[in-house]
Amino acid sequence: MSRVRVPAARRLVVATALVGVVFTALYGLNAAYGGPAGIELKLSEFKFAPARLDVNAGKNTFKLVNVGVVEHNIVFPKLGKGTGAIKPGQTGSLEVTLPAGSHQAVCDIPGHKEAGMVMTIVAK
Ligand SMILES: [Cu+2]
Repeated sequence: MSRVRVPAARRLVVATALVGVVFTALYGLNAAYGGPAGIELKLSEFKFAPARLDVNAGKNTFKLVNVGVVEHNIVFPKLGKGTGAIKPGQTGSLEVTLPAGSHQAVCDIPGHKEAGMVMTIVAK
């Protein structure tokens, strides 16, 4: 009985390890290309990081991380798309279809854009 169980357990360990390696590789690719995990932008006082970004034209998903100490958001004024306020330490998500060209994104909480919270996203 134990002679059967040991190899089965080993096969399970190997299979589990392989699934882990494949999953990690796929997740890394998704993150690098802005897949389901999204393209990460950090929001703080009073800037976006990065302040300039190149993306593929078409549908993009942004992961917004507020690393600051007050609420922030991101809005594409000309596209009429944006998030609600994201609290400090919280994460938001925005899916937006970007036509080829240069797009300005801002934080439209009063005073933030004026303080420099503006970024450029170039879709190619
Ligand atoms: Cu802001």
